Order: sequence, then C-alpha cells, then structure tokens
Amino acid sequence: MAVEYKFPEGFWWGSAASATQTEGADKEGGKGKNIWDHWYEIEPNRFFEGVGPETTSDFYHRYKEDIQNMKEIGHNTFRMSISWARLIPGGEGHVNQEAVNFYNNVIDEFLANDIEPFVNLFHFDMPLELQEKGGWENREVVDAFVEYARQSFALFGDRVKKWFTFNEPIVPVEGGYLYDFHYPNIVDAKKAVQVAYNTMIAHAKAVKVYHASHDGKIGIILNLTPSYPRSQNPADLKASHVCDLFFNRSFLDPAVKGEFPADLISLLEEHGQLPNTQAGDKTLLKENIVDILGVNYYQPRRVKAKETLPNPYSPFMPDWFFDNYEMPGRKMNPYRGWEIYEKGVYDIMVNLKDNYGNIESFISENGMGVQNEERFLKNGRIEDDYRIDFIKGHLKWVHKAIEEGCNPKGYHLWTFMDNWSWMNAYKNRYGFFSVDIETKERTAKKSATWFAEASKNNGFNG
Ligand code: BGP
Repeated sequence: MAVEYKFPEGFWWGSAASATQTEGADKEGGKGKNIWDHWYEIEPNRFFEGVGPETTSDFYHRYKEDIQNMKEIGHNTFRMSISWARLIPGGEGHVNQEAVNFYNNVIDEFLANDIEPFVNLFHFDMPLELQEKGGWENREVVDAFVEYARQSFALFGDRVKKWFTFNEPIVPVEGGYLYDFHYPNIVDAKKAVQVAYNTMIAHAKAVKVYHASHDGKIGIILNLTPSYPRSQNPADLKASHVCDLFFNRSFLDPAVKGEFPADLISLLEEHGQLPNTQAGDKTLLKENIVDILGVNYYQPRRVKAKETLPNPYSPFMPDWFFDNYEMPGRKMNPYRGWEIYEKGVYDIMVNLKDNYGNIESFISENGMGVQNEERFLKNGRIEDDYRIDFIKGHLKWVHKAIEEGCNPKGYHLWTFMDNWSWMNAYKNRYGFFSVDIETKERTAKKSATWFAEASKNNGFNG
C-alpha cells in the first residue's frame, strides 16, 4: 500500500509510561515508599477524586497481557521506568531481589516479543527517605542516584541498550520547588536552582558510569517547549529568550553541549540565585554529554513582555521576566488546558539540527489527555478520532523535519494505556487502551487500531 507519509526504515513506533503511574503493587514485592505514596497519605485531597498511586493500572501483575497488547498494535519499542524505591527500598543500600526478578521478567518479555525496551531511571519518584534528607538539594542524594544507576546498568544493561537518566527533570523543580504541584511543595527559587543543578550533576555522573562500563546509548528525556514571542518587539523577544533559558536550555545545553548557557548564569547571578557547586563539576558536565535525546512535546509556550512589575513582596520566580500570552484563535485541548500546536515538534527538531549538532533524538512523549472518554464509546470501543488526528498532525511535522535532514528516530505516544497521572490521577485519559479503574480491564480504542496500521506500513495516508 502506497503511503503518503512514509518514515525511514526502522522508525520507532511505540509509547511510554512510568513505574509509579502504572505498576501499582505499591505495598507488594518489598517496594519502599516514594514521595507520591507519602504525599497521598498525608494529603489525599490533592489528588483528583482522591485516587492515589497504590494500584494504578496494575502493570506489576498484568505486564504480560500489556506487552502482548503492545505487540498487537505494532510497538517495536517502549519506554518504561524503574521505580528506584522498588529496586532499592529506602533509596540506598540493599537491592530488592523481588524487584530484580520483576524487572528481569518485564525486560525479557519485551525482548521475547521483539519490542526494544528503553529504560528510564527517574520519573519524578524520589524514594521518601532520600527526600527526607533534602532530595536533590543534597549532594549525598546525587551519590545515591549514581549508585542506583550503576546497579541498574549492571543488572539489566546486558539486555537494555537504551538508557535514560531522567524524564523531564525540570518538572520536579517546577512542581516541588516553585509552583506547588509536587511534593515537597516548597516555594523557593534558590532551592529550585540547586535542585536543578544537582539533578544535572547526577545525570552527568550516571552518564560517566555508563560510558565506562557499557556499550549501548544513554540520554535524557526533556520536555522542550518552544517559547514563541507575541511579536518581534525586542521586549517580547527578550521575554521569550528568558523563558527558553529557564525552561529549555537549563537542561538542554548541559546535557547536549556540556555547559550551562552563559546568559542563564549571569541572570541568576544578578538576582543572587546561583547554586553551590563543587570543584570538578564543570569538567564532569563537559566530558559526559548524552548520546541520544528524548523529546517530550505537548504544548508550546507563548509569551509577551511583562505588563506589570512583580510584587516586591513575592518570592523570586522565572515569571518575573515574562507574561503568558494567549494567542487569539489558538487550538486548545480544553480538558488538560493545553494548546495544541503541531508545528512545535518541527521547530524543536530544526533547533536541534541547527544548534545542537543534529543529535539523534526521538519524540519520547506526545499525547492528548481527554476527560470522560466514555462518551465516545460505540459498540464497546472508544472512538477517539480526535487522538488519531492529534497523532497524525504531529507525525506530519516529524516527517517534514526528517525530509529536511533532522534526526528524529521515532515516535512514542503518551501513553500505552490510561494511567494514573500524578495530581490528576485518572482525570484525563491518554491511552491507546482504556483501563477500567475498578476491574483493570483493558480495551483497545480506535487509535490503537490506527497505530497498528501505521506501524505496519511504516507510515500513513494524510
Ligand atoms: C509528562 C510526564 C508524564 C505524563 C504526561 C501527561 O509531563 O512525563 O508522566 O503524566 O506529562 O501529563 P499529565 O499527567 O499531567 O496530564
């Protein structure tokens, strides 16, 4: 069948998920507590309809069925994460053999079904005991992470050839230290900067360990959000530049180029927000850059120059330098409150080509969360044509980027099956498969069938 949008041979068709959002079995198999278990215990009201992370989608018990389903809908790759608190309860010391068995079984099941597992080490889920020591604020936690990474590479690195240190490392910074949507709900930019900095040091140290001992690829997954200015007015351009520094280049530059942007450093310095560093950090970052970059893309950021002076009594925030701009006529996903702008994915790829050595990359998350999807049920199946349009819309721009010499190797949807999404719990559904949150029964949506065809044809008709 001739297809209009044909992708290069070997294109990665798949999806992504994370341990805490899917495994469940929170109190089983010797798992320790992470910050999500703890936060839910003390503030269940923070979670949509009071649903917490104890059972989620029960991947822990149903992984065989799920992997079978993935195979059926044409996955050749899938990104999972390891739960640090499951593998090393408490975050340091003793490795939990039940967890080793579980992850071995999962990885082997993927390989037996010709699905390459990509493994990520940290997806927002800090072991509680380490958070109690200050989490990423504390360099001891960096060492604990490096040890966890070393153990993971040693245990699973014979079969897993694509590793990622962090998923969206800026999100715990924003959520936990600026905007109150992750535990520990601190609002303190100086700590936020320290957390971001130490995360990057942990990342580079893990990359170093991997390169010294293994021959696969290691990278990081970043949520790159293009910062479009309202206009070409220099004040709007400056607002978008500062946003880009804070929200994209703070991690992208050190990960790919091995150094923080000079203007980010001077901006932080001017406002007394520089982190504590140690001798050797600069060289460490410079010498341990990534082999591959995962790009999560959901929405663009549109900004304009600040219209009012910041309240002098409010704490320092990135938002001191820009206002969000609501572009008239923008297309919205009203459930998640995110703009849909497909071309963003292309702009990111062109930026990586022009300014980041055209590093090997892939779309590691992109997806559409929709509330009350049951209203689209027809003969027992959710007819999610909106999701198919969403995927196609983005893939067309990925295709164009490839034609112009950019380097994305694949596309992973967020996510395979409806899962527990942090504070939003099961509010917005993202999956190719729906999950009944009572019975845990999985049912393919229309998008699953579409994806199976697209993967089989390595492309689709417009
Ligand atoms: C990304 C995260 C995922 C996932 C997704 C959807 O930022 O990496 O873990 O949750 O966003 O967002 P949300 O769950 O907030 O709707």
